[in-house]
Amino acid sequence: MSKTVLITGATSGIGRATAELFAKQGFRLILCGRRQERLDELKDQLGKQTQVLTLKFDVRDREAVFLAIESLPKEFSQIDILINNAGNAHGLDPIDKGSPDDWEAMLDINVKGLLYMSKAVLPQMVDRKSGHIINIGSTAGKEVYPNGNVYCASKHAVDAINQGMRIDLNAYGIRVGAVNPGLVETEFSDVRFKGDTERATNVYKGFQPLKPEDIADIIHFVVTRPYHVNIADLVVMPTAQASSTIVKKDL
Ligand code: NDP
Ligand code: 8X3
Repeated sequence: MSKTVLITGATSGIGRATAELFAKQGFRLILCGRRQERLDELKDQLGKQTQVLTLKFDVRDREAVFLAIESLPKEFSQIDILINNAGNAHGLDPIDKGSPDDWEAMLDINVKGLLYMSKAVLPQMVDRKSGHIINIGSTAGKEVYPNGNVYCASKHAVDAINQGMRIDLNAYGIRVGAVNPGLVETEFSDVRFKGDTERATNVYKGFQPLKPEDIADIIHFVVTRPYHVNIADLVVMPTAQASSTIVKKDL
């Protein structure tokens, strides 16, 4: 029987590439996001390859998260793999100039949203004593860079939650691990810079950034290891990147 995978943030970037790869591999997919038209498009496209269910909700809305999971029809109700991917950076400002609305968005989505999703899905994994949770962190969860302050804090929180989950769920045989990418060219910078396309494009100029498909490949590798192998914490950067601030660019 094919496994059921729930991916948050499946409408774009890393989540979307992961959904596309997993559909090819025959996983049953629950795809989440807020943009209905993109969810419909994904269902049309990937529904030709595998069973797909889409769920539209904002991960910040605790009640909506729980309702969405409770609403799952029988054939999708057993979630084998949860990919906590939904998230973004909002703004890139020094701490004294940052917007509290941006701070709230990042903490509410990247941290609290991930917690709500996990809390909603975990009871069934605990009951079955099986399951796999993959938390998408970031190099921003391993180091802090100028003006990254609250985004970095949110991803450091993901790092801590990933470790905490692994410890607390150890008794149930549930695998927990994080994939922490460096610079991946997605809609991430468009969101961070609020639609300033030129500024967003510049982030990836002069070097070969990671593609969302590179991260999808890694997530696929992580979930297809034999049960006794848990990739607990993985960091991946473009070859041109040595740290958040050191990127070899040919401009
Ligand atoms: P994208 O902007 O391309 O995708 C973000 C996804 O998250 C979208 O599908 C979006 O869907 C979803 N999302 C955002 N906010 C919410 C919300 N409030 N409720 C539900 N879904 C939401 O960015 P990436 O693919 O790059 O980002 C995916 C993850 O990877 C994030 O956690 C990000 O922090 C992390 N990451 C990204 C890196 C990069 O360089 N790109 C590097 C390291 C980590 P919708 O708008 O439809 O809701
Ligand atoms: C995304 C990578 O360096 O923009 O998490 O924070 S970075």
